[in-house]
Amino acid sequence: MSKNPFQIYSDKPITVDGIYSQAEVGLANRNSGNLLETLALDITPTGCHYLLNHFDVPVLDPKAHRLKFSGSFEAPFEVSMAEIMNLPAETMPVTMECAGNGRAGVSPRSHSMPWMYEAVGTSEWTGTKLAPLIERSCPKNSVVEISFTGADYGYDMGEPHFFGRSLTLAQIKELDVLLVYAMNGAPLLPQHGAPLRVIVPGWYGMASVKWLTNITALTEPYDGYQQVKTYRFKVHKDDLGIPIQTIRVKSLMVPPGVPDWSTRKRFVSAGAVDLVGRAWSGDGVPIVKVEVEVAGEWRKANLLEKKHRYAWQKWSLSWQAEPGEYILRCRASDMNGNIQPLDPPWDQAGFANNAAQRVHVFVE
Ligand SMILES: Nc1nc2c(c(=O)[nH]1)N[C@H]1C(S)=C(S)[C@@H](COP(=O)(O)O)O[C@H]1N2
Ligand SMILES: [Mo]
Repeated sequence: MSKNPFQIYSDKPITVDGIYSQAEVGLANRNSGNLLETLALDITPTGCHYLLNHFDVPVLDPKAHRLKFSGSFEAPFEVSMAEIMNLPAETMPVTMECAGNGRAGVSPRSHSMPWMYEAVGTSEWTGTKLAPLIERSCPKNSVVEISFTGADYGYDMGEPHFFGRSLTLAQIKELDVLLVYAMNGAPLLPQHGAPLRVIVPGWYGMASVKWLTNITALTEPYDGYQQVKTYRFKVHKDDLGIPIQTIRVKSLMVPPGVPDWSTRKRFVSAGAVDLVGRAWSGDGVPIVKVEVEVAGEWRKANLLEKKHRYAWQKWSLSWQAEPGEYILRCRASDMNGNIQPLDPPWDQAGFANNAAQRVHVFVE
């Protein structure tokens, strides 16, 4: 690898006039992304799991923490962390993806996290099933939704609120919702919701409320900011929009070879190259096919069977790389016949962009 193929690329000027957008840099520095090289692993190392925190991380004392079940329950109650940890425990590997993942190319852009591909990861979450606790508190007949409130409070578009989301009773039953206190065998870290969070498997991450303090039975649909004002597919920013729920079919590859620092283009030595990655879809629907495009030809990758309902599947492809310049792409298909598009399916805010990943590679 003596030559520098990246030199011919002028898309990174030596200097750029003007300062960085302070608001965007501030957001990006608070919310780290996964490193795509960890897509080689079944479980994302905890420190590499992406972060999406709207406000500040509340620093909560697990010994004093209480979860309150209130609102229209026949039998409202409160539990301590010790009581929750004494309930039947379950560990579930779940792939979580931010609904904003892939937003970075949307134009014009709305102010939010400029994710490219990295807001996704898989962790082993340990906790207890939510459904039995809801049964125990016995929602009144008039209940239509259950809301989940976090301890984090702040302002968005001038509206002060605690981060909160809701689910219907039917969704709680269907979705294997967990109340989680451990991640990859260790207590939840503060930034991932310690001491207690929700995990809604198969849905985009916004439903998995962190720093959970309150579970409330509601007789009217929940109107919290994060439920009705955002996380909706909209054509114009003032539309009511359609709620974003299940994850769209997607695949990513570990970028092969070595990178150029600024452009992230890749340099690969000619010969056998093992391309590997992961593929997943919403609601635990299995992936049935992954294809990789090399020089205009879509080749079928080896795909491992689903091991855990809500966790991604590994794929790989051996590529005999010949000298040249390539845009590699990968795309997955799920069992329901959904296939990744080649072009981003943009809505107004760039949500749920599952277009095939593109990796620019030079082979020498
Ligand atoms: N209380 C609270 N819960 C939250 C959020 C938040 O800002 N506050 N962000 C949500 C979003 S948008 C995502 S994608 C996931 C991210 O979880 P992670 O940071 O543990 O990866 O948490 C969700 N739960
Ligand atoms: Mo998110």
